[in-house]
Formats: sequence, structure tokens, C-alpha cells
Amino acid sequence: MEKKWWQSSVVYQIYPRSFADSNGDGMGDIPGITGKIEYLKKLGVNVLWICPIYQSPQDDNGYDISDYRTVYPEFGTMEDMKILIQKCQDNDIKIIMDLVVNHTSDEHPWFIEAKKSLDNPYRDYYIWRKGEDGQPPNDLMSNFGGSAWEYSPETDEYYLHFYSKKQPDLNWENPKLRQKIYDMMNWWLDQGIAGFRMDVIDLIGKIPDQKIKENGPMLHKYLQEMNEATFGHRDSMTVGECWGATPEIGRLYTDPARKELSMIFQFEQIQLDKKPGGQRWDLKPLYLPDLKCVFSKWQTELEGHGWNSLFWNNHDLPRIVSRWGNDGDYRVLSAKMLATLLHGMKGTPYIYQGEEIGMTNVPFQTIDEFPDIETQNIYQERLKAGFTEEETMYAIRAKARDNARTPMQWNAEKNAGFTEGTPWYRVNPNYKEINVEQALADPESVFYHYQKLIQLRKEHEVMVYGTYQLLFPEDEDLYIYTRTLEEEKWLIVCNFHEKTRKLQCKRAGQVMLSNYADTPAAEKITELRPYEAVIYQME
Ligand code: TEU
Ligand code: CA
Repeated sequence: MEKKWWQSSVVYQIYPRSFADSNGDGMGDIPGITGKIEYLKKLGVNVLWICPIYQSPQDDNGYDISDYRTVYPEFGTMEDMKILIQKCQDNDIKIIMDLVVNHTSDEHPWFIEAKKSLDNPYRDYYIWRKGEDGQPPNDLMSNFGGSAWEYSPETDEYYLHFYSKKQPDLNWENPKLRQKIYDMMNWWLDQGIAGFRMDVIDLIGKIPDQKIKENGPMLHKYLQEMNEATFGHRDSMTVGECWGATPEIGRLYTDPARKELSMIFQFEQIQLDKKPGGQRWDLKPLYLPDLKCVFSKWQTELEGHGWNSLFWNNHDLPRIVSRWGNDGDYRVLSAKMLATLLHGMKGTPYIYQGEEIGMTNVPFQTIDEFPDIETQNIYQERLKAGFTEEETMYAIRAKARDNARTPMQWNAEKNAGFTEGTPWYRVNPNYKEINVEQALADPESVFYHYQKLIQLRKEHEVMVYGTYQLLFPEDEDLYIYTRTLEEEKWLIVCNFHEKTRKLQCKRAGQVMLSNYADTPAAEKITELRPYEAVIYQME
């Protein structure tokens, strides 16, 4: 495969409303991001993925867009965006924007028109069906709970929404709509951005009458058309969000010969702590061999046929150190172990804001402390389904998206240095110990471990292009694998748990990185301490 700049890149995801507030109104904003470029440069990332900053009623924090070409005023202006793009260019940092085109806001002019009458020219931009005896057309469900159909009295029909009823689904079967989207994408590319992260892109081929949501028959045709009409002619990077992808499907998206996307986010590993057949709220403990199985499958099956993205976290997921690490006594060690495990693999790593300082889940207790629309809906649904308040809140505390959305912790001062005003969402009370200023002052911090991992990737091609091989697949505590590029062979060993573990590993080598200060260079490894993670260059 031809080498691409985004294969050796490391991406940093920014959730603008919670990143940095420049004007004291309590909301993070674009100038806030611009003010932190030096920090990001120091970390070493070279791509930013910026979550939606477009005009929006903010029913789903900007994933409900009412104008794709205008910036939401609380986030700033198009001028601010230009300044950010320029500053990033000056620092060799590229920007990819969130592309939300499965749905718009119900306040988008297209929808305002479409709902007016059956023969409105925009009617067919959305998906409308007649009801059946006063009921929705079928039992398709919204991902935020409840029916996916909302009644629209103006025309006595229902429209489809796979998310909130303020997020009507677009009708991708309409070629005019598709062209409008491609024009908008080109307009953004012309502003100097490097590509897109594509929100729930696997839904655009939906066939609601057959209850097909993900992976509809036209999905890849649309993506090939989009590629040809927009980013395909530029040296861009694209990543599709694909909850329902298997490696076979992953190859369809990312095999370069097919001219679709650079890579996708797949979520198989993310779902390993939910009960089979259950929802993400039906929790079960993670069994490490399952994680190895999923990661290894993707590593192996995309080898030579596509490209992986690597991530633990995003704005929809709980904090990894609280989830599969240990956010108590072993917070720093386990955050570094998780980082090593992920960044050692083949693919493009993504870091979600705050992950690089080991930010944790929130300790909040009651439902009103979890404002997200999904959490609020699910709370009601779970109670209705017969779960107790306690069970429901237990699941919400473990999994709610709110965990990822508290303000970034910059220092130990008021509001963690995020805002001079009142933050839109409470700061995690642990900000006095966990913050950027503390991390930068401590050479042993999680931050510097991420910095070193990024540096290793820049200096050693084996970290980018080496093939992956899993060792000891059945071991329940240790995750061990190699990366090989021609003569170069690296060994990555991670103790996933709190106990010291004996092992017989006959060859090790020179230590390239460890989360313990005193890990010796070794001919062989006999023991791993709690959460120990080491990268060896084998002789
Ligand atoms: O999320 C896709 C998605 O499927 C979510 O329902 C996800 O499963 C859930 O949030 C996990 O709790 C994308 C965005 O990342 C998310 O923020 C948006 O709310 C959603 O699309 C709608 O645009
Ligand atoms: Ca602000």
C-alpha cells in the first residue's frame, strides 16, 4: 500500500464546548482552541478533529445542524475559524471537521420547507411515511430511545429520525440533496481543512421500509460518489463512524482501491463490557482475552487491505482509565498502560481531550447532574422497562456520555482554568490533582508518556508500518504482541491488572518506553508488576 501522511499521524479530538473558554461565558469556543495550539504542539499531535461548531439549536450539542456554513455564535465566527486554521497551518497541524450528514436539525431551512407541504421542493430531502391507524409506519426505534418516527401535523405524515426528533434523517436517495452536501464539503475543504470525521456514516444507505438502518445496499456507492465529488481529488484524510462494522465491512470502506475513506472507527472492542444482546447499559466485566481477540482480528484482517483507527475514548464514551484501568491508586500507571497498549498497535491513534492527563469519569450521583439528551432519555426508558433507580443510575454513572464532557482541566484554579465565568457543565471535582499544569510540571505524568509514544511513532517506522502479531492469546491478565518491519522487531508487553504476574518470555531486549522508571533492559522477562507496560526493541 502506498504510504499516506495520515498513517503516521496522531489525532487529537476536541469537544469545543468543553475545551477552553476565551471570553468567560462558560462555553468553550474557537479562540479557546487557538489559544491552546502550543500545548497541543508540545504533546506532539499533528491532526485535530473538531466536533461540530456549526449553527445549531444544540439539542444534541451541535450534532443537530441548522446551517453547515455558519459557526454557532457561542463558539465564535468564521473569522475565528480562519484564524484557527491559519495557526494550525503555521504549526504543521491539520484539521478535520465533523461531518454530520445523516441528519440535520429540524430548524435547518431544508426541513422547515420540507414539512410545509407534500409538494414542497424540499419534501424529498427527508423521509416521510403515512401512519397506520394513527400509529407510526413501523416499529423502528431511535438510538436515543422511543420510536424513530415523529408525527408532523402539517401534512399528516411521519418523518424518520434515528436520533432525537429534532434530528430528522436526510434522504440520501435524492441526488439533489447529495449534490448539496458535496458542495458544502468542497466549500469546507476550500477553507483549508484536511478532511472529515463522518458522523454515523453507516446509516446513510438506510431503507426504513425494510427496517435496514446500518450498511444499506447503496452505502458504498454513495461514499464512492462522495469521494469522487469531493475529497478524492485532494490529499485528505477521512474517518467514518461505523458502529456496525466488522472487519469485512471495514475493508469495503478502507481498501484504497475502492476509493472510499481513509479509515473508520469501529466499535467492537467498545462493546465488550455489555451483556450479549443487551444495550450498552447492560453491563458485564471486560474479559481480557475477548479484547485481544477483537483487536487482533482487526489488526490482522485489515493488514494490506485497509487501515485501522485506534481509540479508547471519544465524546460519547466514558473515560478509559475509569472503565478498564484503575482511577484510584493506579490511575497514572494504568492510564499509561492503556496508552501503550493502544499506541503500540498498527493504525492511526486518536486521543480524546483530557485522556492525555488521565481524566476520569464524574463522581456525580443524581440524574439531574447528567444533562445529556441521550442520558436523560435512557433514564426514563430504563425506569419504564422496570429497572430500579439504583440499577439505572449505576449504569449511567459507568457509561453516560456526560463522563467525557466535563470541562478540560487546565489548572488547579477556579473552574480548573476552563472559564472565568460559570461553566456550562460542572468541572470534575478532582481537578485540583488532575490538571494540565500539574501534568506539565511532573516528568512522570501521563502527559509525558503520551508525548513519548507520539515521539516513538515519529522516529520509528516499525510503530507505524510494522505488522502485528499477538502472543499468549488466552492469558487473562497480560496483553503481549509484536510489531515487525523487515529486520526490526518490537515487543509490547502490558499487564492489564493490578496483580504482579509471573511469565516466561524468553526474549525481550532494549527498553524503548516503560511506565515504571526502573524497568531493566532484559534478555528475558519473568515478571510484570501491576499495570506495567513496556515496549522493547528486540535484538
Ligand atoms: O454518535 C453515534 C451513535 O450511534 C450514538 O448513538 C452512540 O451510539 C451513543 O451516543 C453512545 O452513547 C454520533 C455522535 O458521535 C453523537 O455524539 C451524536 O449524538 C450522534 O451521532 C447523532 O449525531
Ligand atoms: Ca466562550
